[in-house]
Amino acid sequence: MNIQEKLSQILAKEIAQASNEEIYHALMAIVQEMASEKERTDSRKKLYYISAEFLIGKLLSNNMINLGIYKEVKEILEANGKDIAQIEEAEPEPSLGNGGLGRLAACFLDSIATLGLSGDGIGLNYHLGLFRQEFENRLQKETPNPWIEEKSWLKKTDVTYPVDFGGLKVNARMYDIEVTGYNNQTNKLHLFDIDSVDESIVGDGIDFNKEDIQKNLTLFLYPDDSDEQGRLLRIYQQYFMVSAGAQLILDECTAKGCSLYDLPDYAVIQINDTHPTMVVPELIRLLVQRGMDMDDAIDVVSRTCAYTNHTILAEALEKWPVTYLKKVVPQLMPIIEVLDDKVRRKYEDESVTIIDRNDTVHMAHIDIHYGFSVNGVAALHTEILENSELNNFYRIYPEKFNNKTNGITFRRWLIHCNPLLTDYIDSLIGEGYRKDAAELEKLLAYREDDAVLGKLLEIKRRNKEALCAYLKETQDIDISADTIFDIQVKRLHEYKRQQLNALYIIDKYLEIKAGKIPASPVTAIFGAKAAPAYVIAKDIIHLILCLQEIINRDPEVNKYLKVVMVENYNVTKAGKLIPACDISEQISLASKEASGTGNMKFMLNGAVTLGTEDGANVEIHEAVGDDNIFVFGASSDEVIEHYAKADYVAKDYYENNAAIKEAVDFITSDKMLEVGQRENLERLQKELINKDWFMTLLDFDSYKETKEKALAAYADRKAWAKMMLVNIAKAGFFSSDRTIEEYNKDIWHL
Ligand code: 26Q
Repeated sequence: MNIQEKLSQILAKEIAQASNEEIYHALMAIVQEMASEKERTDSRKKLYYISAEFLIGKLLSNNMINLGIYKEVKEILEANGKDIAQIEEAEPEPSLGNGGLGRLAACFLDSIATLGLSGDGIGLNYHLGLFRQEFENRLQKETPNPWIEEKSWLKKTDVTYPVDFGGLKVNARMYDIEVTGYNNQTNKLHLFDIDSVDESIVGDGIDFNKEDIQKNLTLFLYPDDSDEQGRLLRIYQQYFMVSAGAQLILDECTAKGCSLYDLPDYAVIQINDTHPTMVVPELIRLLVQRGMDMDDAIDVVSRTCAYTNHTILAEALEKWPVTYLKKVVPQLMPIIEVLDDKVRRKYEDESVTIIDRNDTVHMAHIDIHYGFSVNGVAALHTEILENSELNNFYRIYPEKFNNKTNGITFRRWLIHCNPLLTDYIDSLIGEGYRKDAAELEKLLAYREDDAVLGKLLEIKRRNKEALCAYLKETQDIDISADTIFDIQVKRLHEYKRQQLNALYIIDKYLEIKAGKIPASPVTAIFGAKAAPAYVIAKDIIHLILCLQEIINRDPEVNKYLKVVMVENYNVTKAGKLIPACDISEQISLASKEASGTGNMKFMLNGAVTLGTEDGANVEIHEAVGDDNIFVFGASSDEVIEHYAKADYVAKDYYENNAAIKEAVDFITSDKMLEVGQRENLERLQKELINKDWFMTLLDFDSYKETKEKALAAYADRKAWAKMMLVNIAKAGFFSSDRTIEEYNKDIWHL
């Protein structure tokens, strides 16, 4: 295709005369045409990756990279006085995910297509996404995040399926987004929707009538589930997704001539956490409806479904009261009862039943008994599942358990977000690493090469300058590329311990005020959305925004320390922050972060990790060795023991450690109350002193000590550059291509 000609033809005017938006739409049309011409391997067996979240991010540039036209388009635009970065601005970002689990699903789709595997995604078409975060009076405010425009990546199809909610019958319509692999085939992301959805029912913020299912079903991802209506709506959404998905899967298989008894030879369904678990009883129901015996149907489905666990937090494991399921999906309850009955006949252990004595349905238990594979997402996580969290199941089904350490797609998280580093790596070791990430290790040959080390520092510097300009433009914040960029971006959750980072910042602030001047100036950057109903998480955002206000305007302090909370952190912003990072904060309480994937993105872009021995940090540590990472804090074994013995007392740390006491007291100091809300700050302080369920204070001393070491190490620029180089070189293992190859080899067998 002659792109220049095609572009002018679609625009029907000179490129130079077209608006950014017109060019965006014209490029979208070109990409869609090219993508639809790509071949799809129609192998007999196909993977269905079913997930309530696909955090795909903006698609234009990524698709152009994968189709191999990015550079050419960039040059054509430049020759006509247009900047591709500005064209990207015209594209809205879909927020179809919360965080890690949703972004993982998006990376996986990229890798599945890149490896030429036959596999599609199945999810929901949330019109207003998760929410857009705004800061008002230093508090998080949620507003809708509409992203579907008249011209969009979504293609409406004629495919519809009836979905029955005990009494209320609706129609699911399928929309498709093409997933272009890197120099390879195109797969599809199928997003189901309901024609009657009505965005106008949204009132103040993200409030809407939770009971009007016809109008609200696909408005938002995970509406606030602090009330019963919210929880019910979540079940409506989940069933809508899996019922339509199951019908699609059966349709596609029968079209290929599959007898339903041979379903496992034609389809494998990867269940992304428990959110799509109802696909198990729904498929059984559909097979029985089509004439299969119940026992056969259970057997067929059990050989088709595989489950991925993403969390060990008890509160995130989905459990639904039987009364809820009876209301929303009455046709599934008899099947769930049969499934429970079979388990009870076989095993005496009450802890592995599906319906417990309180009439609550444990979704994960359905997946484990009636799926053929259970995987964790990092080595430590899988080990904890096997040995503690799911040990009762592991003892029954040791053969089902396996580990698949997460990964990230290098197309988005290096080639697109960091073109300077990408070009430089190309010039050193060629482009082979783009398809075989292990080749990045060739960089190790340059470990002692001063010119290479100097160039890595220069690239980092330029990325930091670009971030400075971006933050100035978007939030009117002044920061300097001469400071160390210390970044913590991820969902806000107490176990991730943004509050530990904040306490360190308070401690540093108080030291500077007391005359102790730090050797190297630091800019502490945060980005995080908090769930709308998660009160303490929102208080932590308030704390950080208050610190930003106090510290940045204090001339005694702001020469050495600044704080930035990036508004509405999303995939696009991650792409700007990650290449500019020096120190990657991965400071979760050991044993609580299943894997983390941000840790991998930072490493790949030459940041050095400051982290606990948690999730995939453990494997990053192993890959780079002790000299190229800063590790601190209690081990997961120690933490698990504290929980078992219930012997962690936050107040002891508060009372016996002067630095902790001063920092925690500062939260409600007069200085803070000048800019902050008493209610929020007092609540947070009380929580830290009297509960601190995620043991922030436990690790304060070792965090501070190790962070000081990292900051000091930064001063030796050459030694630091060597650490950067080793981190980049060792990142190959964390490519999602490797992860997907493992899924295929051990679970999918496509
Ligand atoms: C559950 C019940 C009710 C309402 C909401 C939920 C819910 C929603 C989203 C529970 C969990 C999630 C998301 C979890 C998630 O993103 N987990 C992350 O998954 C990543 C990919 O495996 C890991 O790297 C992270 O460690 C893990 O936190």
